[in-house]
Amino acid sequence: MKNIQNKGLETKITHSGANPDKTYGSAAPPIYQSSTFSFESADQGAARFAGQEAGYIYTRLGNPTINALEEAVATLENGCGALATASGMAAVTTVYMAFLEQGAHMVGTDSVYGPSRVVIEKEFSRFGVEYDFVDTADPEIVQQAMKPNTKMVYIETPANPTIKLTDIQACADIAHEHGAILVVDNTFMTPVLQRPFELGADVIIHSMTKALNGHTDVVAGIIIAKTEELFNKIRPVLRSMGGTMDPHQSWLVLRGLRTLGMRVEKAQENAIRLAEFLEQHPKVEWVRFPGLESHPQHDLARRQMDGPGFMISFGVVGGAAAGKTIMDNVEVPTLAVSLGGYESLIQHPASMTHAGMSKTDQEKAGISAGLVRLSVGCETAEDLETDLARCLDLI
Ligand code: LCS
Repeated sequence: MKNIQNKGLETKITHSGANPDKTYGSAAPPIYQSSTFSFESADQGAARFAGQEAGYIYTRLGNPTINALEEAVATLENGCGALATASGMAAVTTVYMAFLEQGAHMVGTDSVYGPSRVVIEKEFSRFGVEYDFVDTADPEIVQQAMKPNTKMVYIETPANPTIKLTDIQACADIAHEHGAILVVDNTFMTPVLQRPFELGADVIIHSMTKALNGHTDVVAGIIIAKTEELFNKIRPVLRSMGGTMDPHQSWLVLRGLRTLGMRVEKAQENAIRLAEFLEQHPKVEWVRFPGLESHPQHDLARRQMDGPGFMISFGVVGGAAAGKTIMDNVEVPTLAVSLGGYESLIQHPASMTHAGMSKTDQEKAGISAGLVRLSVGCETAEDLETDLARCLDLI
C-alpha cells in the first residue's frame, strides 16, 4: 500500500484505498461480488466470528471492495474509519440510531435535506426521541436549544436548500460543553472544500449519491468517525440494521471519486460565474451563494470553507410561477432533484425535495415558494449563462 498519509489532497483522492490486487496485480480494484466468504475450516470460521482472526465472513459485515472505498473516504476526511451505506439516508438514520435512544434529545439545522428532518419527526419520535430543529446559523439559538438530555447536534452547512451556513467550531464547542456529539452532513462541500473534523466535529456523513460519486448513476452514503470509540458505536448498528453498501456500488463510487477534485473545481468555477451573473440580472430578486459578498455569512464562508461550492439558490421577480417558467424552459441544466453531478440540475425544493415538511416549517426554515435551487455542473460556463439569460427573458 502506498504511504500517502502526509501527501496533498489530490494525491489522496488519486491513491487512497487503492490496495494492489495480490492475485493478478490489477491496477483497478477487483469487485468482490460475493455475499459470503468461505472458511478453510470450521475452526477458522469460529475464530473469525469470535474476532480472533482477521478475514472476511459475510458482505453485510465487511467486503474488500467496500472496505477500499471506506478507506479512501476516511483518508480524505482525516477520520479514523468510515462505513459505507446503501444510501445517504441510510448513513443519516444509522447515525441517529447509534446515538439517540428513548428520551434523548437532538438539535438539528431547520433547513436540512427534508427527509433527514422528517425521519426524526415522523419515525424516531415514535420511539421517544425528542428534537428541536432550529436556525443553527446563529450559535446563540443552538445554545438556547440545548437541554440536559441533548445527545446530538446535527448540522448541514451550507444547508439544503437555503445555503445558510453554520459555524462548525462554535457548534462543536456548544455540543461538547453539554456532553453531546456534533454530526456534520458535508455533502454540499465534500472534503475538497470543508473538513469538519479540523473544526471539532465528531461524525461526518455524506450522501455519496452527490459529488463524491459525481456521475448521477449511484445512490450511496457514508459515515466517517473521528475516533475509534465513535466508530465502534456506529459499526454494530449498521451491521445489524443492514443498510450496508453493495460491492459493485462501492466500485462505481470509488471510480467516480478519483476525479472529485477536478469536478468540484470546475463546477465551482462555473457556479461563481453564474452567481455573479444572476445577482446583477434585473429579473432576479435575490441570490444565495457563499462566494458572493451579499451572502450574510460571507466572512464565515471564507473562514471555514476552502471555496464557495457549486450550489446556488435564487428567487426571481414573479415568485413561484416565474420560477416554474425558468425550470420548464432550461435546455442545458436538467430539471431533476439530486445535486453534485457532472451536469447541472435545477429543481423546486418547496414542491420537490422538501415537500415532506409542512408549509409552516418550510417558511420558518426559509424555504420559500419562490426558491429555485441550482446544482451547477461541469458544462461550458457560457452555455449555462446564455441558457439562463434566455429563460429570464421569458418572465
Ligand atoms: N444529505 C443531503 C445534504 C442530501 O442532499 C441528501 C439527498 C441526503 C443527505 C440523502 O441522501 P440519499 O439517500 O438521497 O443518497 N439530497 C437530495 C436532494 O437535494 N435532491 O435529491 C436528493
